[in-house]
Amino acid sequence: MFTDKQSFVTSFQERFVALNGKSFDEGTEQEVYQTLATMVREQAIPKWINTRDKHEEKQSKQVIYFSLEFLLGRFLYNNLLSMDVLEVVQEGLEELGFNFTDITEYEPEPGLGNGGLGRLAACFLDSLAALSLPGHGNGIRYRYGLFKQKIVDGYQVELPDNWLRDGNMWETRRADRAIDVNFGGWIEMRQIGDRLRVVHHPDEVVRAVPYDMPIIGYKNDVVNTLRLWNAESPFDDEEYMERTKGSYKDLLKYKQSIATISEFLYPDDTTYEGKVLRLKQQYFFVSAGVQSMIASYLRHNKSLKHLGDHYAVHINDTHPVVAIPELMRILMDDHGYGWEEAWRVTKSVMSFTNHTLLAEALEKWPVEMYERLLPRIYQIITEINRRFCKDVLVNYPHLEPHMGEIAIVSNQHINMANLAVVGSHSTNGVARIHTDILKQREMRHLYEMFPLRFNNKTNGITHRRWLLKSNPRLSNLITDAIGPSWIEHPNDLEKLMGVSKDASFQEQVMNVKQQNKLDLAGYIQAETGIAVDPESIFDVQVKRLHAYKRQLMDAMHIHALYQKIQADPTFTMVPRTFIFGAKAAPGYYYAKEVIRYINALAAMINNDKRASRFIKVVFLENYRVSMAERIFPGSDLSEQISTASYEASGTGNMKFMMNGALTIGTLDGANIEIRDAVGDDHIFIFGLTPQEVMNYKKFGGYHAADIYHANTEVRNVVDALVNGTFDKVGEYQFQAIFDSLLVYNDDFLVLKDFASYMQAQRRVDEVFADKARWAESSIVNTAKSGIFSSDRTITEYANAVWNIKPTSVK
Ligand code: GL9
Repeated sequence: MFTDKQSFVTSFQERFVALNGKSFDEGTEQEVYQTLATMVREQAIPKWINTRDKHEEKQSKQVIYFSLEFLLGRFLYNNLLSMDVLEVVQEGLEELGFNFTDITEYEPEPGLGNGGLGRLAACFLDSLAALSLPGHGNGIRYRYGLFKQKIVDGYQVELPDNWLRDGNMWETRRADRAIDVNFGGWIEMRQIGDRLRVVHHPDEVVRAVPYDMPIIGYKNDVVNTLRLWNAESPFDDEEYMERTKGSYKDLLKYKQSIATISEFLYPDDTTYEGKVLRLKQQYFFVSAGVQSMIASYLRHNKSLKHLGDHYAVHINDTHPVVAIPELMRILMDDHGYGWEEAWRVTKSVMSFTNHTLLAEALEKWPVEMYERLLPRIYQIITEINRRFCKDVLVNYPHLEPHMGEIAIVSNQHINMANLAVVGSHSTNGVARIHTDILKQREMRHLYEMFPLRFNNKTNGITHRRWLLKSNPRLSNLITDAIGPSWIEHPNDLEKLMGVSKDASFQEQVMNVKQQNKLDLAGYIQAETGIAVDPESIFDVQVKRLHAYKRQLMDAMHIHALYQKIQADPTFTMVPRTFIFGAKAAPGYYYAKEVIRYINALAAMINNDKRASRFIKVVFLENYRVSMAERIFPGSDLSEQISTASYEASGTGNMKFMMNGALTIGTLDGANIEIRDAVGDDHIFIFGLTPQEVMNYKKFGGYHAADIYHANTEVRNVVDALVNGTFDKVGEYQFQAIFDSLLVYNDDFLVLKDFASYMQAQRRVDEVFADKARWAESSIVNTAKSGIFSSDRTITEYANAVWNIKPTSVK
């Protein structure tokens, strides 16, 4: 145990020798990191055990958050902060001659998620622990996380993310808690005594071995668990060869085929991937998670009747929906419950969040795949469907014409979202507008049948990582101004409203921003070699690359400005640095072309002597959590410009706001709630409303070509995509982007919103030139960001969905 600098230094030296077999002055920085992380984990273990004991002792209800993605980012800094030993360690390492920040860079980053959905899961784990709530994660220990992105000649290139190469210092393998998961085979009904029992003869058994990571609560001694499952063979190697009479080579092939299940994260952003392997991944971690939950419950209880009073399972998007029939299976086949009772228990345990309205992302699995891979689960789904359809015909006969839309099985596919709503007690959307659209459009018939199940839980972000940790300058300034209570009660940030008009506070806030911008400029220089002007507006769009997020519109704005600079030798503007970070799904051609377009603009503009006095364009490769932590604090302007009604919520928007950036955005997702919080004077809203967009989609009436012909600014930018403009920077033209606008009529209404976007950008220029006004808006944004802490979101889930209570472990 270390509590002060001296005890840390002493035990660090001892532990270093014990772990590395040499004295620490021969140590590399990586070994220093590994030793330190090991010490922190060891120090957390008594609290981890204690938390488990206390939850058991007090019989606290627990939630398990089932998610195919956890985009965790690094732990070291946050864990030290939570355990209240950050300063001790920083000073101790310094005394030993190491730089703490350099050491933290050796932590491999668990990037086990694609974007917002996976990062939300990570923020939720952080808030659960901080709020002393009994809540854990359940997921997959992918051998490879989301691909590493390189930009080569403007093109995205994907490389494997071998994050486990040097080991994961935080995890503990729990072979004693391994669980077998069955695939394929056939189902037999067998008379056993006086009961007809279901017997599954699988043709593949996979052993799920849990690796547990501690999730350390902020200064409250709580340590919850993230359990990630690794796929392994259930057989002893020799036993397997004996049994199969196969060769050594066959054995290796078999072991490889099993390991594939936890091999890699699907790098798909929102589009549904109909792969058998993906279905295997889903059932693998869900079955292991449900079985393990039941096993721990039965260690202290006899009957499963009241499971719902002790456990909640949260289903993060449709990926883990198979938890519903899996729990039914276990209750009926393994524990002899009848259908009605099993159904009641299952619904009471399960709750579900929908994260997107994009049709291509709402999972529909071919019946044939389920039948073959999960024969018993398929039978249960069929029965759920039969009873559901009967309910519709008897009690909601007017919905019969919509049966294909609401049934769980139709057109030879299993509709996972429908199964989730029918088999759980709660379905929520992730921002007000998103939930409203779910109720009124996407799921209106199911809403009519189960109105009380639908509710909204607007997303949130952990202010501990996204402000306290990543922006120490602003954090300290806030604490100086209003005291430290905001750290435990983020709504107290509102106290900043009292100083938002205070000239001296405004100046201090702007000084902090300026220093953060200098840091970011240094980082950009180091990463890309591009020198940017720290006095310019740092205009940032960082998120997955997707047509609906409209990075294209941002790029077209840049190109329009460049054309003005070229056309008019007297033109001047408020200088801007346009910063992008975005990964495209490897198979998403259009998205990759937009990346190439942004990089082509960068090459053209950054090398133009006059233009680059006004504009610089930066594409930061391999956008990830640790990079995001560097970007938000140094940003002035947050680009949240999705086509209204398409972005379910967004969470980056909240991170920018909290760090004092102003938003330019559409009335979409949580932008609407940000606008409501800060007021129209402190945000730049533009473009079509969600209703207007939905009307165009439903009734037609939008003709992109009309805008192209009417608006010269638009036409000049669009023409440049294909008229040889980019030849001089060695790029081919951008025919696919051109066609998306004019041949396929601009699905995401880029041209429609372009003029309004340009106008909003000129308002940005005006306000930025007025330092006091910008400063006030920046302060108001931070002041009003408390409601977007995931502590607020998690409190709402805890009270209204999971019914779990804070449990003190002291
Ligand atoms: C998403 C939505 O698109 C976001 O708007 C939302 O903020 C997050 C979290 O609720 O969920 N749904 C979704 O499939 N993704 C989201 O980001 N995609 C990825 O995470 C890749």
